[in-house]
Amino acid sequence: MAKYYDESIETASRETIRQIQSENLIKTVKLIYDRVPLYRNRMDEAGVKPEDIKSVDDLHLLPFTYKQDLRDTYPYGMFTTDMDNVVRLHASSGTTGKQIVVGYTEKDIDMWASCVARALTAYGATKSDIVHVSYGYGLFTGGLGAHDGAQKLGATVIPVSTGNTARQITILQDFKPTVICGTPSYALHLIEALHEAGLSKDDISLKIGVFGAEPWTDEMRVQIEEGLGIKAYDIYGLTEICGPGVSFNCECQSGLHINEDHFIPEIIDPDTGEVLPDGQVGELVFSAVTKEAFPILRYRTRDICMLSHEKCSCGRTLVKMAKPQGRSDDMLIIRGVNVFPSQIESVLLSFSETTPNYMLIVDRVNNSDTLEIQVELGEEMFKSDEVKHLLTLQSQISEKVKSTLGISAKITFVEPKTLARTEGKAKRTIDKRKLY
Ligand code: DLL
Repeated sequence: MAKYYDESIETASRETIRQIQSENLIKTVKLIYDRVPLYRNRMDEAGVKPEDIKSVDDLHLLPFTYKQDLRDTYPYGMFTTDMDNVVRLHASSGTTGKQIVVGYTEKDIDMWASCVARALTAYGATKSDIVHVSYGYGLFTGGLGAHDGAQKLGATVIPVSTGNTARQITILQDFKPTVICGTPSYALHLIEALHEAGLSKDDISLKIGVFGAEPWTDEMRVQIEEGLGIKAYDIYGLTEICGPGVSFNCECQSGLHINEDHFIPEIIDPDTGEVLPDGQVGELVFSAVTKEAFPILRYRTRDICMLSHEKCSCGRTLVKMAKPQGRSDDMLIIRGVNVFPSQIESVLLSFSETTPNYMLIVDRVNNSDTLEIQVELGEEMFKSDEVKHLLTLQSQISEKVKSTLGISAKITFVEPKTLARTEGKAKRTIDKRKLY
């Protein structure tokens, strides 16, 4: 079984990678300066000319690009090729504002598919696998991105998309897929639905899970692996760069290797814009330097993360990013403390009596922030009428939240299956403070 999809790149020396990055960066800066007024104006304002960029070391000279820039140039103002060459559009609305639109040439789609094929190979998938894609198909990049990657690998793709969980279970039983792609929260929903149908992991043939599009913790990974009888791997990406396949787990399941021949990463201090060294947490910034229709330079992802160039035992030399903790725009500031939903998820999942289904409700009462954590109890715990045990559990969770995050929270237990389930990205917070 092939260990790498693109061995010469995935195990290349640092000098080789830097050389490839430099060549592509120089070409892309010229292209963008010539074709996109927004970049030209911004580079002129910063006093940077394309010829100042001589290697990847000069990347920091370039101005940043923001999501707002994509909105301001909506829909095609940042494309670098004529629409005649664009064969596909994707878009993302995000939580606020106008949607952003990105375009791909045929070559761009092929590059993206190879990035996903590299990921699938790292997870141990081959052309003999049957891949059940339950990411949404449409303007969202998850469905078609996973689809094209699996097809590029030569695997059999089942383009299921989201929804109709009962039908998805029938497909899992009858078509016998060995790989499933979807959001981690949907995987949990599938596990519940399997149990409700009187089925278990032994009634399906899955071996590998490809999960991403939202933050998920290692604790959640363990639950998914047990519930579906698989190895669960992380895949990361964003619409503005290419969709899934920007980075991927390897067999070590810790950290994600970035396809850095295409996407050059940096970690910056989000306040000062200063580039931070390996191991420091900051905002992830990407430059996509091999795309024809929609290259992008120094794009501020808002994802909070860190990088590591340490040697990986899988043999890949591609730089690794840590599992993103969340987005700076999802970060809650509760009484001055920065909290990511994923940190609370880790605490909740360290207790066997609760489930990974939770909702954080933040409010402001008498000028002070309050946090309520609603969490579903497991069936067994719910059926037990031992009030004492429930009260003890409540105070244990609350103490652990306090000791790990430094904030107090009200813990509310809710009945199993009462919090809303999503087929796409999970919604974990209600911030009532924003309504004032
Ligand atoms: O979510 C692309 C994607 C589809 C990735 C399927 C993986 C699998 P957007 O809708 O533009 O694109 O959202 C991008 O989602 O900036 C992160 O905040 C978050 N995200 C994506 N993958 C992960 C992950 C797709 N593995 C935004 N872990 C990104 C944590 C993730 N967060």
